[in-house]
Amino acid sequence: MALLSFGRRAANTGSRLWFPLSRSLSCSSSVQQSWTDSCEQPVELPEGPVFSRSSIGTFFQDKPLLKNPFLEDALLRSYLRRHLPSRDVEEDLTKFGERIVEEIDALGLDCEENPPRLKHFDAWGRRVDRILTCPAWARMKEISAEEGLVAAGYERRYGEWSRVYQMSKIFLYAPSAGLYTCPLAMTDGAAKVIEPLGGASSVEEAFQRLTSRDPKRFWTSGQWMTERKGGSDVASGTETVAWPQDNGTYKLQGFKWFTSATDADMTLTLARIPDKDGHTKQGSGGLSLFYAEVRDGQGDLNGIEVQRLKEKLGTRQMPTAELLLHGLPAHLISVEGRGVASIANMLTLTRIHNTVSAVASMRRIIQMSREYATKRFVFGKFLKNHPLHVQTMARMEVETRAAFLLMMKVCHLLGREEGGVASGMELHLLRLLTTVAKLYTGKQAVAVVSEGLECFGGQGYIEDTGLPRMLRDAQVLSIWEGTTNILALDVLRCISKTSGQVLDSFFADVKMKTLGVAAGHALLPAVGAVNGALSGLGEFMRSAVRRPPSVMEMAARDLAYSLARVYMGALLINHACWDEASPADVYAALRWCEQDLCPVVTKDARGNYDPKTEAMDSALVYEGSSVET
Ligand code: UCC
Repeated sequence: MALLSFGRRAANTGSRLWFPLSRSLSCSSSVQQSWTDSCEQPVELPEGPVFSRSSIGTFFQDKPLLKNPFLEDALLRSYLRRHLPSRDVEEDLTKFGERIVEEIDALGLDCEENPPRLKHFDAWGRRVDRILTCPAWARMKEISAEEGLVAAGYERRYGEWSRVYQMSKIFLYAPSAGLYTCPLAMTDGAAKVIEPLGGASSVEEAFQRLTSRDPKRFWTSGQWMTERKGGSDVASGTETVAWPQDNGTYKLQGFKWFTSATDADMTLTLARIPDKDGHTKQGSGGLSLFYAEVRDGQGDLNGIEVQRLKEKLGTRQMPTAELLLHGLPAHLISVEGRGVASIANMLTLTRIHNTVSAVASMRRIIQMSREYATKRFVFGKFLKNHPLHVQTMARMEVETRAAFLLMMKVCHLLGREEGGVASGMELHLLRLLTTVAKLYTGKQAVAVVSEGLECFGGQGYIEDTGLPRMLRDAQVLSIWEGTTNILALDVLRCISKTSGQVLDSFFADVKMKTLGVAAGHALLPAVGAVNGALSGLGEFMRSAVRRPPSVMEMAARDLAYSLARVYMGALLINHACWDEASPADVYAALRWCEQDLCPVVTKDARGNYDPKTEAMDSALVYEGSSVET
């Protein structure tokens, strides 16, 4: 038996000796030799690595590496090869992917580690309300301008595919961006609202700045909609009043309860214009849309007090504030009383961005999980060789592919609308699918990212791996910009507003997408599933007209999910029919279409929307509660 000093394994001996920990801690390293002499006799340890305060064993798990997210994304690349085969685009995205690995990802981490702070007072007691953000956040703004992350959508260099190009960049950027995608979403939305107002308007300069590639000129915008009475029920919840001024502008008085990326340069917001007696009209018809610059020429807030910054589950990288408006100068940019309809374009854009961020988070967690699976050796083999583990990742991949194709479809429709080439049917699809995509991918992102964390075992729960942040940030995607139920009701709204035309377009497009599958093709089971779901959906909608109105409200979420799953199925089939599709494309379509594509029909058959169900649901939820229902 050989003696070890300080519990280290004796060189070249292979001997394995150790001392009781309490004793080893009580001995000073400056007396190494005497320690071994004076301490108790070491105990003998079994073969294997040796541990002490100076040696923690020899095994360290290699961490998963972020590789160029563009080069690693087979579906994004094949989608672009099919629809936007441009060498410039490919080169730009490859270069941007490199920049994400080399520079942006670390900045994103910096933003997480250095969240914004609010400085209410200066050293002399003056109220300053300064929102202090870290240098990495400022750098994200410069990068966003340099890369044209908003500008690309308005330069329209690739015609109807310009939005696909722009959103491909946002898609790569989002998981590394430290939530800078949030101000970009609102900036894009504001530009979309302002663009049609034209060059003569008071906001032309703002449009130029929002869409600039020059970091010195580039502005971001906020979107201040939420007040204390309601983030969803904007029509009843908005109390802010816009007082007319002699020069034709307004001053806003009110309280905005939830303003994201509050360090923005400008904002769009809703307020009520009082009549000559000082009374305001309530409801949606009393709301108008305003443009306001957040700071004055000296950089001080313009009639705004920052009440406090929000403490959030995620999105901590970004300042979210409660704002008291006490005389914020503003310009009316909608017809009076048409505020909600006018801000709808902004909602369309932010909801599309939300979808892009959701799909991006799924893609990123899969990229990291599959990379890790090549490095993590357990139970005698790498994770990538454990069929059950790979099956789990394959299921995540199917979700992500379906979500990706829906996201790209909406981006393309937006590009066609902006290029003036969209048909009536496509405009209907854009209206319907924007909502459907946002609500469905928001939920998918939480599920897929959560599953993804599990792929790392306990490490997925460890903060400084950077992984838990992804789940926290995914959770917001189903909440802001319209919760799942609010958006499900929006699906009903657009069906009813268009007298069902959005659904006619949906049915026609799904049928068209599945037409090209020849007899005997491997995809036929998927086509059968989509067609079966489509006819069930048609039946349900026809029967719904004859049933009480409450049926549709109860069915709204399941209906929206059905629309999403059927459409995603059709898109997967369509992509898998392409000449250059891979076997994995076919497999993904088949797997997707195995699930219940039309839950609204299944649930209806089980009586989920029967009139008595509402009372039963309530009795179930409140059983044992002291609250009277
Ligand atoms: O602001 C927030 C956080 C900001 C952070 C953003 C970051 C995004 C980042 C993503 C990536 C990282 S959160 C605040 C979010 N709040 C909402 O999203 C509001 C949710 N509530 C709704 O969506 C409601 O459905 C409302 C507010 C739109 C409902 O309002 P009304 O007034 O009750 O609705 P009406 O009366 O039905 O609609 C008024 C008009 C109608 O047009 P007309 O009068 O011509 O028939 C509607 O058709 O607005 C039209 N409209 C729409 N048009 C309503 N919704 C839409 C729509 N989605 N698209 C087109």
